[in-house]
Amino acid sequence: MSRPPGRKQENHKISRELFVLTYGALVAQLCKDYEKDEDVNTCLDRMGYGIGIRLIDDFLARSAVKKCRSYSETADMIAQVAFKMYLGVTPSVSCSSAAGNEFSLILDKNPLVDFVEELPAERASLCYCNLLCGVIRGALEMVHLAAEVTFLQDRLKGDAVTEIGITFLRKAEDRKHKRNK
Ligand code: MYR
Repeated sequence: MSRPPGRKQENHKISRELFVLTYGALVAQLCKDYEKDEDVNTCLDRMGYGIGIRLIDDFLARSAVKKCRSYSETADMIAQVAFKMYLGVTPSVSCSSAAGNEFSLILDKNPLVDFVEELPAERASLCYCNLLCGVIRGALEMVHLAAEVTFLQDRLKGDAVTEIGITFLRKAEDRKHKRNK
């Protein structure tokens, strides 16, 4: 029996909505568990790291991408391939350091906050999407790239855009020969 056209897309939308709502429930629970926003942020980052170190295998297998030759290529790949694949959005990328190791991913649209209006006043330091930072950090570590990943701006906090900063911590040459694909 053939499926009506559009059914697959509809199912996809439902599972994305379910994921976003589940993420909201996770953050809400952590806010109940931890008084300090910083502790919630750390917990989300750690959970994301655990996801990232596993997600990388799925990402490399499904995307079949080649090893990147520069930090700039890696940042573009995260934005154009990984974000598109897992979140359905493509952040714009800009390099923000003369040394070429600091990048910003600017998200015009952040599906993780689709059902969030604003942060409660008492949760002003919460990085609601901090899980993403951990995911990126964990995934990068698995391809031998140490990085610091943090939210630099957040629309939920009244900033004009949402911006994730990625700082690669080692020289690009350090990882040569580690992954040859
Ligand atoms: C390489 O040079 O070996 C390939 C580098 C691939 C890095 C991909 C990192 C994926 C990050 C996943 C983020 C998902 C966010 C929703």
